[in-house]
Formats: sequence, C-alpha cells, structure tokens
Amino acid sequence: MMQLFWCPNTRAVRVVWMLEELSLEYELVNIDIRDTSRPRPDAFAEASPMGKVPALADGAVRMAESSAICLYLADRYGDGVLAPAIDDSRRGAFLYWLMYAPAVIEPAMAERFGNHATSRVSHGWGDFDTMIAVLAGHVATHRWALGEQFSAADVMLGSSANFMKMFGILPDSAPVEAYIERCLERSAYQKALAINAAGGAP
Ligand SMILES: N[C@@H](CCC(=O)N[C@@H](CS)C(=O)NCC(=O)O)C(=O)O
Repeated sequence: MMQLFWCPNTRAVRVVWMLEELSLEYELVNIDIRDTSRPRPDAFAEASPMGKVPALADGAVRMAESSAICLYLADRYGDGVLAPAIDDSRRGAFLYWLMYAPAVIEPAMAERFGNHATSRVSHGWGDFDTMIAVLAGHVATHRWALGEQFSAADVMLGSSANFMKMFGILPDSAPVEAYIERCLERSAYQKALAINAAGGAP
C-alpha cells in the first residue's frame, strides 16, 4: 500500500485531500517535523531530500513536493478525472493553476509574513496583492480552476487559499472566500480535515 509521510497541520493535509478525492488506499506515516532527533524511515529520506512533508512512497516511486505528488496521483490514478490528459487543450491552464500555488501563492505568503519589500517585476511571484487579485479574478468567473471540472489544481489552490484564511492573511475577498467554501463542501476535503484533526486516524 502506498505510504504518505505526513504531519498534522502541515501542507501534507492537501495530499490527504487528494488521496481522498481519488478514493485510494494509503497508509499515513507520521513524521514529527519538529523533532529531527527521532529516527525516520529510510523511504522518507529517499522520498524527501529536504526532509519535508508531504512525501510519498508508492511501489518504487519516492517523491516529495505537494504539487508534484498531486500531479503524479492524478495522472497515475485519476483516469482523466482530476487532470486533463496530456493532449487535452486544457492541460496548459491546468498546469498553470497547479503551479500557481507553490510558485506564486506560497512565496507571496512568505513575503507577507516576513514583511519583505515588494518587487513585482523582479520577484518571480510578483507581489502579494497582485497574487490575490489574479486568484480572485479567476475564481470570480470560474467555479473551479478549469471551469466546471474540479481538478488537482483546485486541491493546491483551495488548500493554499484556506491556509491564508487560517493564518489571517487573506484580505477581504468575496470571490476567494466563496471559492474556499466551495472547496470545503467537498466530502474528500472534509474527510482530510477530520483525519488531520484526529491526528491521522481515519
Ligand atoms: N514546497 C513543499 C513545502 C513542504 C514544507 O515546507 N513542509 C513543511 C511542513 S508544512 C515541513 O516539512 N517542514 C519541516 C522542515 O522543513 O524540516 C511542498 O509543497 O510540499
């Protein structure tokens, strides 16, 4: 059975959401990210050179990075449901929004948390306000990242938007709030949040 190396209240919860969307069987292996002195499974070290969760062991596959794991799971097990096929014209937009979370939202969050100076042109993520404006503009006119079809991109965008809300840095934005609510209505996300609240118990 595939193993997800995770820790409650981290980005790993989004991969639990993804696994639940796909109704896959998996084992949660808890990694205490705050105590590096505790022994860690070899498979975790192989999967995550940075020692970060989430990380995945699936057969011979070892990998980390939540967006990469979501893409892997969608392509490998989604049967076209959570990711458009390689030759589908929506694939480009899908990849853009999937990567928008780690490439734009998360660095912009760090900018906001750290009170760093903005530099829209030279910073790869633009700046926090533009990041929010672009996200809000898209979800104001699209139910999901791709329109009517929910996809792995929404697992990344929705969980990132919900992080911003939970951390109190989401500015007033009715479209983003409504998008988070749409995500929270999904039973797979509810199950992942319940697993998280229970510390890993299903
Ligand atoms: N870009 C990575 C970020 C992963 C990450 O930073 N995970 C944090 C928890 S949210 C972690 O494992 N921190 C422990 C550490 O870095 O030692 C992803 O999206 O998977």
